[in-house]
Amino acid sequence: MPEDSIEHIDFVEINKKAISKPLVSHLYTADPSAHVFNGKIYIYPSHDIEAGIPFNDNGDHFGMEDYHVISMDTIDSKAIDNGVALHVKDVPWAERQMWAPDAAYKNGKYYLFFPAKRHDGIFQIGVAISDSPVGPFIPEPEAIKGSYTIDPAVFEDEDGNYYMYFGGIWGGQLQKYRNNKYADDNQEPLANEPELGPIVARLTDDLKQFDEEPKEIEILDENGKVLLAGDNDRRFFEASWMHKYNGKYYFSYSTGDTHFICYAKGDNPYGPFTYQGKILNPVIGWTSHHSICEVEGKWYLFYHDSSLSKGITHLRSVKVTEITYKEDGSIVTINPYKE
Ligand code: FUB
Repeated sequence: MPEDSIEHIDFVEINKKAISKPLVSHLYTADPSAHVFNGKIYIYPSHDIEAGIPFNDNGDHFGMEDYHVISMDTIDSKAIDNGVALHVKDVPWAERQMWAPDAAYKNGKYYLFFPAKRHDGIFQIGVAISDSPVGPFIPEPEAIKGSYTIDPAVFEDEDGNYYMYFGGIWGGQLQKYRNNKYADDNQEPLANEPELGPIVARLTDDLKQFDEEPKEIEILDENGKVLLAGDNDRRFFEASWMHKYNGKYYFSYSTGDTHFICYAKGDNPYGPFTYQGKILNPVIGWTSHHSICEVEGKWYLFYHDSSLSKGITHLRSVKVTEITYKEDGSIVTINPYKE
C-alpha cells in the first residue's frame, strides 16, 4: 500500500482483521528468510530502526545497522530474539544499510549472506560465518567478488549445489547494471521493453564466492515472452526467493511499487520461469518481502507488514501464515487482512 494512503487506515480495525500477528514486538523486523536447521526454525530478518532519514525512492530511510536472528522451537511457539548476530561496524567493506539477508548451512557451519552499501554508496553482497545458527557471524573481509545489488536468497538444491538469487531495482540499483557491469547512465528499461530480471549464480563449495558468471533470469508470460518492464503488477522488482515443490522450481519475488508477492515456475534453478500468479496481496507499508519454508510437512509464508508501527514504511514486523497448494501445484493467494 503506498505511503500516502496510510492516513485513511484505521489501525485498530486493520490489526483485528490481520490474519497473523507480529512474531516479535520489542523490535522491528522485516524481510524474513526462514529455514529449518536441526529441527528448529530460524528466521533471518532485517532489523528495522528509525534512522531519521526522510522517505525517498532510493530507500535511504532503511538505515539498518545490524542483524538479529529469531528462533522458534515449533511454528506455534514463542519467537526468541537471539541478540546481535552481526553489526555493520564489524564488516570492513560495508558502511551502511544492512538490508534483507539470508542464511545457509553446510558442513557444520552457518553462513549469513547480506547486502550493504560500500563507502562509495554502491550495494554489494557479503558473507559472514558462524558455528551457530544464531551467530555471532564473522564477516569475510571483502564482499563476494562480482556481487552487486541487494536481497540475496540462497537455495540448496537436492544435488548439493547452492545458488544465490539476488537483485532489486530502484534503491536496489539493479537498473544501473547490464551483463553484470555497472554504468551510471543505465536506467530502468522503457515500459514496452523486457523487464530487468533477477540474477542467479551458483556458489563455490565453501559458499564464499560465485562459482560462475552471474546470469539474468527470464520470467515469461503465458505466451512465452519475457515480462515487460511496464507490467508493474507482475514484473520483478526485488525480494527473490526459491523453493522446490513436487520437483518444480518456484521462484517468488516482490513487484515493489504494486506491492504483490508473485511466483513463477520452472524446471531448473536457472529458469526460465513462467509467471503463475500472486501469493500475497498488498500489506500495510510500502515494501513486501517474504520467504517460503516447509516445517514438519506444512508450508509457510514468512512475510512482513507495517501494522505494528501504524504504517511507517521502514518499521516493519515479521509474521507467518500457512500456504495452501492446489492439486495442480498452484498456490492459493493470501489476503493479509480478512475482508
Ligand atoms: O529492507 C530493505 C529493503 O526493503 C529490502 O532489501 C527490500 O526487499 C525491501 O523489503
